[in-house]
Amino acid sequence: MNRSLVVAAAQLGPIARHEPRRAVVDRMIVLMTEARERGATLVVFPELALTSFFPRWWMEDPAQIDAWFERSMPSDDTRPLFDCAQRLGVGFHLGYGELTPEGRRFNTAILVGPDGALLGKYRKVHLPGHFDHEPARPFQHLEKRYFEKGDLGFPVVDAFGGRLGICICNDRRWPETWRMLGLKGAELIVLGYNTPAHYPPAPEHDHLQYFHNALSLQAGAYQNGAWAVGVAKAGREEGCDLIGGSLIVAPTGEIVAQAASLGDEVITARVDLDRCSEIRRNIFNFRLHRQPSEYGLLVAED
Ligand code: CDV
Repeated sequence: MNRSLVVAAAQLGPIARHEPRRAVVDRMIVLMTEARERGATLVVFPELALTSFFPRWWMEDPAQIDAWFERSMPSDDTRPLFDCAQRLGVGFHLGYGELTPEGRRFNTAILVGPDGALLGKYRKVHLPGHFDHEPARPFQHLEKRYFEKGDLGFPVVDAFGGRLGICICNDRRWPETWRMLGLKGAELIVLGYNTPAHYPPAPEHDHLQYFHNALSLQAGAYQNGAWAVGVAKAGREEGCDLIGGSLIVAPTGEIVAQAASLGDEVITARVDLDRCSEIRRNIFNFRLHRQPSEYGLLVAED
């Protein structure tokens, strides 16, 4: 059985604070259409893809906060994206702020099949940033305030002829994320990110922001023998520079496609899922070489 597919990373340039979701969805439809023309059957969009990266703003009014979240998916605004995907016969990954009927807020990503069916959902586990207003920063990073830690673990989904895993932005820096997905047999791991070029707590690392992004994806893919697709929201968004450089990484850790701009851009790669075994049957043969009896500290509480 041929287990290869063309995957697209659909990078989004900046989204203005007051840009309506419908206008963003129109941009996404353009990217999805181009991806399909280039042969893609799976299109990956960024983290919190429908709005500006709102955790950069301190807000107190619950109604103002809730306005950044989706109460249903699809919604009236996102329905055209689902319709377009079905018309084109492509699946997609979408990150958005989720407001549950119980009033809980999560940083969420879903995987949607070419028939419009919801195949899987993930809620971000590693929430970076801070809880309180820190006015000394040039911009806030209030994910800890606006989101709860995800409560779905690290799910995998059998779809597109293989096994897919999802994580979101900061999750990619944690080897535990990749290993959880790798242990579950994920062959293609998709993720979106919003990564500022300036990191206020350690500005001496600003010049390394892109390096750390690629390093995390390349190491995570290689050490688990999986393909990885990382998709940026990029460019100068409301005065905050976000790194771009969306990338597709092979199980060998090699970058096979990379975005060149800080705007809306599609990159594609043919992903042969059978190539995962080059790594998994050899250097990272988990069954043969892992030594879990020595790893207890990894899951001990502080
Ligand atoms: N959206 C994110 O999770 N951003 C973080 C930044 C704040 C470091 C990241 O890991 O890229």
